[in-house]
Amino acid sequence: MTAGAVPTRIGGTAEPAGLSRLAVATLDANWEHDHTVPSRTLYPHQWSWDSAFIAIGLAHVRPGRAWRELASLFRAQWADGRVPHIVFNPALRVGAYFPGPELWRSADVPGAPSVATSGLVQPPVHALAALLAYRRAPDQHGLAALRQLYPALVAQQRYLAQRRDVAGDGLVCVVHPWESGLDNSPAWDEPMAAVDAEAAVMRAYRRHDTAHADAAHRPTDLDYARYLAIVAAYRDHGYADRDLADGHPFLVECPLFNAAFSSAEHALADIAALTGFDPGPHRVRADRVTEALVRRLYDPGTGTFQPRDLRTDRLVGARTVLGLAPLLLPNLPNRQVDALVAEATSARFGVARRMDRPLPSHDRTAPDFEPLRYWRGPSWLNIGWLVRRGLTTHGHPELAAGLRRSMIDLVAGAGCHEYFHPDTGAGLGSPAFGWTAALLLDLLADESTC
Ligand code: 9WN
Repeated sequence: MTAGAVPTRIGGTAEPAGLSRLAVATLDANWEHDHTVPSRTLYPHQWSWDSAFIAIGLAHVRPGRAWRELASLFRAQWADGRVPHIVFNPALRVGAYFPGPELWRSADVPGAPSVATSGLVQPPVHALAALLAYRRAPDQHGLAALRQLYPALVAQQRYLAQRRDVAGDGLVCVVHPWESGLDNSPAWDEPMAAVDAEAAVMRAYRRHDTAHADAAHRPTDLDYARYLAIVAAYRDHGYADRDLADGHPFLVECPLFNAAFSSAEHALADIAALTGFDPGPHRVRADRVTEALVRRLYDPGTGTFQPRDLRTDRLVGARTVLGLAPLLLPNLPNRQVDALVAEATSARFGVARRMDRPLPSHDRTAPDFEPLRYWRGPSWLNIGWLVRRGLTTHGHPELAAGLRRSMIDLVAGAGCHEYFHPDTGAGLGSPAFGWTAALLLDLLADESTC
């Protein structure tokens, strides 16, 4: 089956073998010498958290590639430990993606790798991915790969803990919405409104994304003008993290990013135990981050987690799917677990044993819910996968099963799209998207896998 094709439906549900063939064909088509591109058209380079999700799926069918995927990403790790959010493929023409290497200028920074990269990071889901890749294919090669990755994963965490704890509260601060992975989420509207930029500056550039996807489904020109202004501020500061609090235009503590950060310590503890290192310090750090997450980002008034804008020291008002991410943490206190299950099953997000609509990326009852625009409403498989994992972790197998079914149905109905209409399930964005294919394989493999 070719990537992009939709498998034949049998009795209302596509046959699992057909879906699995579609997912493998998509991953094979997106494989590029040592990594998988998220999309051949929209995102033709390597992206950080995409590679982590993709490795989890590859482990089921191409375990050797799963390890190569992670190894190639970590070869681009900077000397300070940051894992860049984009690793550029030097073989591609200038303009294959905007903003390309000419905007980031990583070569000018001491400690950057020889390959061109961005200077931002993305949610650190890689330790979890490495652990799960090993569990999905537990052989000697995997164990050796895990042992080799361990120090790099530790350095990634150290960078975040030491350089990005801008408020000194034990949480990581993201310095750009791209770092959250949910670029134009309504969660960023308040902090972004303070970033000084004019949509008109985009006349000087050629956006690559709107040549491949409907502009009405993508961030706006004003969003992009602000994205570029924040990149320029960070780059002109040498991508140094000192003194960020003194003037960097975007400083936010994100619940999903910090849930991933704590979850990485849990995963590192398990990896350490498997590979002969000491798991103890990782468990201590996981407890510390989860405690800080609850103290700083949980809002007892709304019963969910919300980002904190460090420039105002206030929680942002929007209730987005980011708030559900801490469910991922096995050490989340019961009070917050119960509150998040209530939030997930409310009319805002609609998680149920039998879901009539997929999990949206934003509160579907909010006035600024936009069913077509990227992270402002559409349904994404990586977020559903994380929430499902959290529901399984906290003893809600029936809700987890309902969410799993709805995700499989999305791909059965529309193919391996990047995101999906949150009411109709229609496919949106790239039609052959890496993490959709990979996480589908993981969901198909085992109904109870955690
Ligand atoms: C900017 C690659 C990436 C994902 C992000 C998603 C999108 C890039 C873009 O694509 O972001 O990094 O050009 O819009 O928001 O989560 O990693 O798939």
